[in-house]
Amino acid sequence: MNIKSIELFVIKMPLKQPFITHLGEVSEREGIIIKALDKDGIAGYGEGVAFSSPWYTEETVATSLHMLSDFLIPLLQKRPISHPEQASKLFHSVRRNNMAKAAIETALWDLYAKQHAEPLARTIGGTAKMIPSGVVVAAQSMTKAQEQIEQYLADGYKRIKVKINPDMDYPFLSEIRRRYPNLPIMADANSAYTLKDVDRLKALDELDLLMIEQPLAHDDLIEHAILQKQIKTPVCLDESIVSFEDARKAIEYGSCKIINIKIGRVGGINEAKRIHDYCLERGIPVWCGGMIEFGISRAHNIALASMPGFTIPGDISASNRFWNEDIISPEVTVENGLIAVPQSPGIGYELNDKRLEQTLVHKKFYTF
Ligand code: OSB
Ligand code: MG
Repeated sequence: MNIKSIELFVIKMPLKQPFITHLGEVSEREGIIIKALDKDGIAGYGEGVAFSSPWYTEETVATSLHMLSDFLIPLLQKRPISHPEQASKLFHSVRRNNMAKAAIETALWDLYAKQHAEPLARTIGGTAKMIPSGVVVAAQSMTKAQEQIEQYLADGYKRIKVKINPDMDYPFLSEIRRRYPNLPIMADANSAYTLKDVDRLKALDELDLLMIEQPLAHDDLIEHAILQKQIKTPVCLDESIVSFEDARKAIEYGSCKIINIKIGRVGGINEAKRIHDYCLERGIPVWCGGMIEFGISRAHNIALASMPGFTIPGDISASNRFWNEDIISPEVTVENGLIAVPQSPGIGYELNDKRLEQTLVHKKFYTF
C-alpha cells in the first residue's frame, strides 16, 4: 500500500453533557486518531475507540497506544501489505486488543479507498445512499431522559435507545411508551441483569421494544440463550460479540436474534464484514453500534452501515450529539432521521486540523 508514515494523535474533548450508565459516567473523551500517509501524499484515517478506563471492554487508550507502538505498527513496518484485508492475518500474532487493531486497520481501508478514488462505502460493499440514524439517551433520571428524548425527536431522530438497569426499567420504559406510542424504542442494559431477573425482563415484553441489548453478562452466550427462550423481546448482543466466532456461536445457540456490530469491538472492518455476511445469509438483522466517538470513527460507521444487512437504525448520531465541535469537516449531520453516505473518495470527511490541534494531548510519528 506504499505507506510512508504513520502518525498517532491522542486527543481529549469534553462531552456536551455526561453520558451516564449503571457502569459509570463519561464526561470527557480521550481518543486516538491515526493518519496513514502513502508515498504519493494520500492520507487514510482511523480512530481508536477504547475509553480511558476499561469499563466497557478491557482495552484503554493506554493499552491501545502500547499495542500500536510496540506491536501493530512494527508488524506493518516489517511486512508491508497490498490490501487492508491482509491486516487481519498480519495482526493475528497479537491476541485480542481489537480496538487497537481496528484503529490502524480502518486507516488502511480509508487509504486504500482513496488510492482507488472510490468512496469507502463502495469499497467494502455498501449500497445504501442514505442510512437511518438512531440516538442514545443515557441520563441519570427519568426527567433528564425525558428532556433529552424531546430534544432528539425535535432534531429529527426516528429511533431512540435508552439505557436501563434494575433501578430504571419497567416504570421508565412504560412511561416513554405511553408518551410515544409509535416510537421505535430499544433498551440497552450493558449487562445489568442476571437470570434471576427473568420476571423483570419478561415484564418488558408488553412494551413492544425493538430489542433488549446485552441484558446479561458480557461473556455469557449460554445464559442469553436460556433468557431468549423465555422472553418475546428480541435479545441483541453487544459486549458478547468480539469476533466472527462469537457471532457464529451466538446464532447457533440461539443467544440472540439481532447483533450489534462495532468495528472497534470486533477488531476492524474485515471482521465486521464477515459477521455482517454471515448474519445476512441467516436472516439475522444487524446494526452499527456507537462508542461516543469522534468524527473519523463515525465516518467509518456510516460506510459500514451502508451494507445491505444493516436493516435497523444504528447508534450513529450527528457530530453535535456529543461535541460542540467535531474533528472532521464537514461534521456528520442528521436530516429527518437520515445520514447521507458520502460519495467522495474514502470516508468522505476531511480531518479538521485546527480542531485536532486544539484537542491534542500528544502525538507520535513512525516512518516506513
Ligand atoms: O453499550 O452500546 C453501548 C457507548 C459507549 C460504550 C458502550 C455503548 C455506548 C452507547 C452509545 O450505547 C453509543 C453512541 O451513541 O455513541
Ligand atoms: Mg450496548
